[in-house]
Amino acid sequence: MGLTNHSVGINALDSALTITRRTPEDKVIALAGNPNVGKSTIFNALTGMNQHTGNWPGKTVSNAQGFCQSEKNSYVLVDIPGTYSLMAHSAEEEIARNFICFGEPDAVVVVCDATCLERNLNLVLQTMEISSRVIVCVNLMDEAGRKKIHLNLPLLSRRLGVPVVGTSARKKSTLEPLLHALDQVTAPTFTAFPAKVRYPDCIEHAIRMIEPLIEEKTGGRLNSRWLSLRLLHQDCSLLRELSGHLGEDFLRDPELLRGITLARKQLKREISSPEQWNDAVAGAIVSTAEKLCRDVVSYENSSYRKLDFAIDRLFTSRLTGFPLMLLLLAVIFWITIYGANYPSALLSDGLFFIQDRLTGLFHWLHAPSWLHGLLVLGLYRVLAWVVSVMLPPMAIFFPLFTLLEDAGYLPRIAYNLDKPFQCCRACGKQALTMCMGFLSAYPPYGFDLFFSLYWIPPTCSIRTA
Ligand SMILES: Nc1nc2c(ncn2[C@@H]2O[C@H](COP(=O)(O)OP(=O)(O)OP(=O)(O)O)[C@@H](O)[C@H]2O)c(=O)[nH]1
Ligand SMILES: [Mg+2]
Repeated sequence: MGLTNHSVGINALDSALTITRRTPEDKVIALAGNPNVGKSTIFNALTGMNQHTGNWPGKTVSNAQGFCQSEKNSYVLVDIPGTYSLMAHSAEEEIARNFICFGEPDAVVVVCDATCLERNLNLVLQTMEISSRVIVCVNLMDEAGRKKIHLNLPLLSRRLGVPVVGTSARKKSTLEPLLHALDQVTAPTFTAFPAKVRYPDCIEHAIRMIEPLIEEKTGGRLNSRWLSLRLLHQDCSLLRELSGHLGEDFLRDPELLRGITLARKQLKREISSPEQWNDAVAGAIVSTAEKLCRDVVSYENSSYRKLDFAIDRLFTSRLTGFPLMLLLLAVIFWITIYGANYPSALLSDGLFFIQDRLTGLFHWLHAPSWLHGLLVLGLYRVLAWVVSVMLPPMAIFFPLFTLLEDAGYLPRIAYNLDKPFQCCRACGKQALTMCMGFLSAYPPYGFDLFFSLYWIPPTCSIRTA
């Protein structure tokens, strides 16, 4: 499913935050994490539902709910869209951020990719700034094992100050420890002391100036340190959500406004532009993640990372990334367009041979010509055309794209195309639908109707028009 007005429009947030509990005792758990780390796979395995999964980022674009049961509790799991940070930049990221920040879940499970843990810890650290009821679920442990990456999860748990479990979501049995951890974290007696990010001194000083005031004004409804940090930086979309959550009057409170203005004035002496602010905040989070990860991750095969980086550079650098991508896509289109001619011809020969026999049968039965026209020349003939023209290219194109997906090349295409797509207010993740659009514009296959009706998400067609 793509982005639609319903999933990201003005009404999206309300529906995204409406949680349906089966019993009042049900605990609400948010499944957060970077894109493509296996959140929906975990969600499906635990709830028995069928959320869309696949090997490219950005499949889940709005919240989905499902129920699961542990030894002690029943849970409402909420599968939220993947996000790299809580400083949202896109509509899906806003949905994820809003649920973590304002959805008041009983606990947040941050799903991480075991093969690139350090990058995933950025979101873990940001989530721990909001809630202390956090579980870090290091997924794709089987992939890490295959790549000979060793992870010391007990050490990571001690350093983060929250429970950490390792899972391979495709094997349901590995999810048992996650349910135990959920029982532990949602227990009323649970206490945790999550690791904190230490920001540059000027930011820490500004936070200290307004934190007590914010604590008093919010009555502890939101984490005051996190909220102070966000209020010091004028994040318009978050401010909008805040006034919806805490009430319009909160942001208009004169005492609060005075405090924030004073703190911002002090801060401006050292951090004068939004870019400097972003660098300072993101830099502190990244270096904390780096320190936390030290000794936790070790590589048996030290050349593995070098090879991985070399492949990434080859497929995503400006010099080689675009020519390789264009070449590969051209080969795929060539195979699809020309390769489909042969099975198409075979199919149409076979199906029209049957049409001739059916016509013979209708003549032999002395059937009225209108009946022959309706059933054979109308119904059967249209069906035969559609099948012989559409089936072969689809049967070639989709398996080829599945191969690219499994090899992990689709996210690289998305990365390469992100900047150019942003020029027309789209994003690189729409590469797959763009390729389908290209095929749809190829007249002999008459894909237009089929894809425009069933495959191209409405927002893509609007944005690229
Ligand atoms: N080998 C392996 N593959 C996994 C595991 N968990 C998930 N996958 C695969 O990883 C891919 C991404 O999984 P999803 O569940 O769609 O990821 P997601 O985090 O929901 O992705 P977005 O919704 O795009 O953010 C799929 O191809 C899954 O089959 C795992 O533990 N091991
Ligand atoms: Mg998903």
